[in-house]
Amino acid sequence: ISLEALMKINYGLYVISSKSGDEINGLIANAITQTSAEPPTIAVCINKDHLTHEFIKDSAVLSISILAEETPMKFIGRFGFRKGREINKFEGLDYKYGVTGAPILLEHTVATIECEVIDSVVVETHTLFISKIVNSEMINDKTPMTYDYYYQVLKGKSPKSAPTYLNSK
Ligand code: FMN
Repeated sequence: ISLEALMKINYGLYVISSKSGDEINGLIANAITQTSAEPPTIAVCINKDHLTHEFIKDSAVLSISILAEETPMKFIGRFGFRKGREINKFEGLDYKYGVTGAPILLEHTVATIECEVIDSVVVETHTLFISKIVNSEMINDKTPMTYDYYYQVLKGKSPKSAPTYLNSK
């Protein structure tokens, strides 16, 4: 298998958030895709070990913040490398609660989507949460971040738990 070939698949970069009772958490994900238009659905691929996975299973709701290209690496590090079991990632940040009750992160965000999970498929290490879109909003007209920009321009990396993890050289 050529991992280089797989890296030619285009993605964006997102914060996926969810809740469990009064607790909230979120993580960076690239592995999301719209799966139907009417009704609008979206599939989100989350590692089974992540706290966010536990929260999505508990509440069956999630939100998506589509990150802007100008998102700082420090911010991506907080949501994409730190664990919600160790820190409160939302502390001091700009967010709101949406119609599902899930938090929606507003910083560095060009648009938001809120979902209710309607189905899930376990794929080896990850769960694909297939979700109905219940609300979405434009925040601004900034350029959305792409995975390619994150890799090529920001020289970013992915942790082992990302579905598109590459053994870093
Ligand atoms: N984790 C996933 O489960 N799915 C993804 O699609 C995914 N993509 C990532 C892409 C990038 C660029 C980065 C930096 C991380 C990605 N991750 C992905 C990993 C999680 O964001 C990371 O493990 C996070 O710390 C998990 O947080 P939690 O344990 O608080 O839920």
